[in-house]
Amino acid sequence: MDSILQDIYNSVLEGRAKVAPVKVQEALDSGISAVQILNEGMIRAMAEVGRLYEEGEYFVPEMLIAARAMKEGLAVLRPHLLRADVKSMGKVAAGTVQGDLHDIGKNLVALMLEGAGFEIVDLGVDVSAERFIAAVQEHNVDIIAMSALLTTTMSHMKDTVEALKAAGLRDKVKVMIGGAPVTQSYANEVGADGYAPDASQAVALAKSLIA
Ligand code: B1M
Repeated sequence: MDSILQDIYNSVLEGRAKVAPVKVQEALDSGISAVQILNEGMIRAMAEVGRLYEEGEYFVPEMLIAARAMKEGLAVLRPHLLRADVKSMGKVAAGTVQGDLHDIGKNLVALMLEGAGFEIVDLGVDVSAERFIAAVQEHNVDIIAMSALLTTTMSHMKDTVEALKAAGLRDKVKVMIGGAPVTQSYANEVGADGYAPDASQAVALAKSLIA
């Protein structure tokens, strides 16, 4: 692998929040694409952080500082993942479900959707079914995009779909879901309109849901 990508990978893995953005900028300056930096440097590093946590070599503080380094690096990548002059494709309310504080994946999905021309209402993390519903009512969104990273919180996706039905809003909005423990069969089970395994496929899914 390119040594700059390896440096980016190491800076995220080791949680070096000052180094990560500098290395990302160096990589961009040397002509490496933003998507390659994201996938081969940063996302790969976060997967390794998760593996080390599972092995008992990393603990919550290490996950946290890795996440900070990832966010600093992403801030540099952000303008390169967005395209100007794209006409609005529709409005998406994005949030991480209730009880869940993981927001890097949700932010990436929101960023890529924004880059593809969707307007984003970012509801943040720990978003209850009621808050998703309020967003549909207040912002007239076309799609609800729910992210969950914990097996203990993904059931709130079903709660939200049920709450939409109870509020008579299910037909007014499309529901897409994703996150590490989520699968297509889980999406079928909870009655979502679609599932995407990563941010770029989330864009393709959102486009198809709008079409
Ligand atoms: Co947490 N954590 N964490 N954590 N954490 C995981 C998820 C875990 C898998 C680690 C592990 O054990 N290997 C594990 C979950 C186990 C499980 O439920 N099966 C875990 C745990 C246990 C926990 C705590 C419970 C730990 C504790 O306190 N004992 C705790 C829970 C806190 C809470 O939420 N209530 C916790 C806390 C944290 C931190 C706060 C320290 C930090 C999050 C910081 C932050 O997000 N601001 C953290 C981190 C960093 C991780 C790992 C290491 C990395 C997550 C990440 O950012 N990945 C993670 C291990 C792992 O995932 N391998 C882990 C990078 C990101 C780009 O990928 O989010 O998967 P991801 O998003 C992808 C796709 O999933 C998809 O597209 C994205 C881009 O490709 N996607 C969507 C995501 N949302 C989508 C929505 C869509 C479509 C696609 O449509 C709407």
